[in-house]
Amino acid sequence: MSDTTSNDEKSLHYRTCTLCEAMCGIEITHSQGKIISIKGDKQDPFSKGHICPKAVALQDLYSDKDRLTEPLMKTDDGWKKVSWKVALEATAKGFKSIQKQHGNDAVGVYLGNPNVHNLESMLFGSDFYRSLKTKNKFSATSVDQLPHHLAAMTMFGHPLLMPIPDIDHCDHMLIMGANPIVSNGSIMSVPNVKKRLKAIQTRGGKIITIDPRFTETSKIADQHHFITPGSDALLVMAMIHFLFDQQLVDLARLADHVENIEQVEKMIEGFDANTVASDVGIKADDIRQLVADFVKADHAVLYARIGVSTHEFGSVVNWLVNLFNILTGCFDEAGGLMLTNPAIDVVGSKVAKKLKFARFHSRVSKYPETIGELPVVALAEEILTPGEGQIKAMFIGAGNPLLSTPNNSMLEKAFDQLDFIVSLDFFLNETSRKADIILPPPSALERPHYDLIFNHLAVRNYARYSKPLFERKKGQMSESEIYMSLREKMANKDLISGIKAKGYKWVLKRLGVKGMLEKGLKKGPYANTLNIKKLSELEHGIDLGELTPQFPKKILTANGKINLAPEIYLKDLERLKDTTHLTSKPDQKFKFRLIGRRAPRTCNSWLHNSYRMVKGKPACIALINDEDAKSIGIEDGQLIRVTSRVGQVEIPVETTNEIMPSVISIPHGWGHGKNDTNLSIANAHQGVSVNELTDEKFVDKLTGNAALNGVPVSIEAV
Ligand SMILES: Nc1nc2c(c(=O)[nH]1)N[C@H]1C(S)=C(S)[C@@H](COP(=O)(O)OP(=O)(O)OC[C@H]3O[C@@H](n4cnc5c(=O)[nH]c(N)nc54)[C@H](O)[C@@H]3O)O[C@H]1N2
Ligand SMILES: Nc1nc2c(c(=O)[nH]1)N[C@H]1C(S)=C(S)[C@@H](COP(=O)(O)OP(=O)(O)OC[C@H]3O[C@@H](n4cnc5c(=O)[nH]c(N)nc54)[C@H](O)[C@@H]3O)O[C@H]1N2
Ligand code: SF4
Ligand SMILES: [Mo]
Repeated sequence: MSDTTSNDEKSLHYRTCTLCEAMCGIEITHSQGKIISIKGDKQDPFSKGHICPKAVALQDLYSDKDRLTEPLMKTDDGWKKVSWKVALEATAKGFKSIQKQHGNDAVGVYLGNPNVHNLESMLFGSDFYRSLKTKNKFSATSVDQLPHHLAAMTMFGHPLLMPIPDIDHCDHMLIMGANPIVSNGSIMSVPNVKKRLKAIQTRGGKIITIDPRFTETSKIADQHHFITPGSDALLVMAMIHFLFDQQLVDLARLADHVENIEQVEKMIEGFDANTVASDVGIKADDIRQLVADFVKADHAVLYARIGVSTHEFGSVVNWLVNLFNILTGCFDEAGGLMLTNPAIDVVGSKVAKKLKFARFHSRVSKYPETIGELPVVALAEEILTPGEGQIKAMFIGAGNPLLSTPNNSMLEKAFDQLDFIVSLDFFLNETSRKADIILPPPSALERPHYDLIFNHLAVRNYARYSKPLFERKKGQMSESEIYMSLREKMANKDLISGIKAKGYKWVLKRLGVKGMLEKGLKKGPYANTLNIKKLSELEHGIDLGELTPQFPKKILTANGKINLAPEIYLKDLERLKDTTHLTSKPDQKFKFRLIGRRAPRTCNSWLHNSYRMVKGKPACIALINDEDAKSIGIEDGQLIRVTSRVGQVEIPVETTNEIMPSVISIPHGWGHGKNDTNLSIANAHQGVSVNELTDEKFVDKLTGNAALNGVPVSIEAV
């Protein structure tokens, strides 16, 4: 691989960290195939030397003895190493024979989060998945940001037109259901978020958090409000109500580019601050003050993330959040919610007429499709329910759904019933150990990188290409080769649209990763100054400037207008009006509401085999309010039993006044060892999986996106 930096002496390698959305530049000192240190890349114009404690995990992942480098096949005598040829042929043969017998939909797919951080699977994975011709495609999207895509698609015309807070220019940031100080930002790629948040305050601005927990971000904020889990839609409705009531609506420059404002004015009836206050748990005066302060600021932005996209009204909230920013003139303006202009624009400029919501539905519970996939809460029932279209086999690419999606036990039962499972993963984890074949891709340091998606979501326009640091082990296939080879074996037709099959190796050689990037750059907005050769030479990346207004150019709806009130949301408001089932009115059995939490050294389910990421105080701890603890008779540090409709876990508790009464917070991604994986360190730090408690029936009814927050549970001392 000529692209690789020399392995011989102590040398420096610069690349992007791929462990979260922040895209920090890192400097790796290495010698003879070993990493000596990982530091922030001070010359990176975007991250300027910032890294978080996780960056060093890249070293641990690379040198992890448990990391698989050769394909495994399950036999009666346990796992057996096999050649790539044997593994890939068996994979294709397995899927083909199941599809021949039971139809195309009998093969299901789950794509996990790391796919988005992996250039090769972004470029070459989709052709393989398409070749399976199955409706049963699932991904982490529906336990994460699906409501954001739906709002982008229905309001602006494309699911990837998700607006980003212009954090560097705002002087008022209202944050709902996000904890960027720990998560390092999401749908907001923002290296060194702490510094950027503090800069808001230095400019004389304010940060306000709205969260059932007084989070690490709340601690640096100027103001914090507890909110009843799951009630954010009511809050934003009341905020919009106040805008109309006080004639504060100001569409500014966008006035001629929006439609259906009359519907908005009509729909807010009955959702005033006085009416919603008790359900939301925020005083009516405080709700009104939130709006008054917002409109008073020169550059304000309302930013909401996973704490609200993964709840019962996740879709409605994401729409309302966009709407609130638009109605206050804080959309597509400096310091507001903005669209990016990345070097490789995967959205393009074509009106996305074909993109419709709910083109088909899931077989059992009739969940709608969104952008070609079904919500993952439907996966278990689609495997367990007999009939035509029942899933008999699964392909898992970079995911651990047995830990990361609702009702783990039900999904495990379902997986145990499958005829054939293939996992593309370099660890034998809770999900991949169920597989018949494991195809291990190279580690992050053995492949090239460019952030196709996160550059769309970044707070500055920026581009960086990373070369592979290490050569792959002899014989190890790249993720491009794995996908292309599988694609070829599944159906020997076009490999990539427009290129006739001459074998996948020919295609990769001719075009390959760099060729694909070059094509993208040529079509992009900086084509005059940037090509792949230049980008590869800029080893610290290149700053392409601050976010700039993109409307009306980027509205891709059929009539060129922003739809302020898409029909699907208006219909869903009936559900919102019916507050009897709202989480603020818990039933007698399940008096608590479960919410999620992230810790600085975790990355969903898969960094726990790095000792540095798990050492010290255990992270898999429940948090409950001091008063609740007192009234149930629970002491700090004690083991508690948490029960939901679908499951039960026992977990140590920390009592605190930093969480709202009647709320319990448990982090996700833990629960290793339960299935006896080979993850030696993770098994010793197993914790429990919160998704034993989350409920596959507790969803955002509009999309089927999982409601991971606000889950009704009960608590007792063990
Ligand atoms: N209760 C609750 N559940 C949650 C969440 C929550 O907040 N609360 N968060 C949800 C969210 S936002 C997400 S994104 C999901 C994440 O959940 P998943 O989509 O299941 O992803 P991970 O847990 O990150 O598992 C990633 C797997 O990919 C493998 N992997 C890592 N890099 C690569 C690679 O480059 N190639 C391949 N082939 N494999 C790789 C790892 O070894 C690991 O096994 O979890 C969701 N689950
Ligand atoms: N360290 C670390 N960083 C990560 C990850 C990780 O696992 N570990 N995962 C990455 C991934 S895949 C993602 S998607 C991002 C997510 O990034 P964030 O969206 O910042 O995720 P969280 O830190 O879970 O913050 C969600 C917040 O929502 C709050 N919340 C829960 N329910 C409600 C509610 O009903 N209303 C309101 N207003 N708030 C609520 C929770 O208390 C929590 O503070 O993080 C990424 N970064
Ligand atoms: S913030 Fe994210 S991108 Fe930056 S070093 Fe940490 S894990 Fe890597
Ligand atoms: Mo995520």
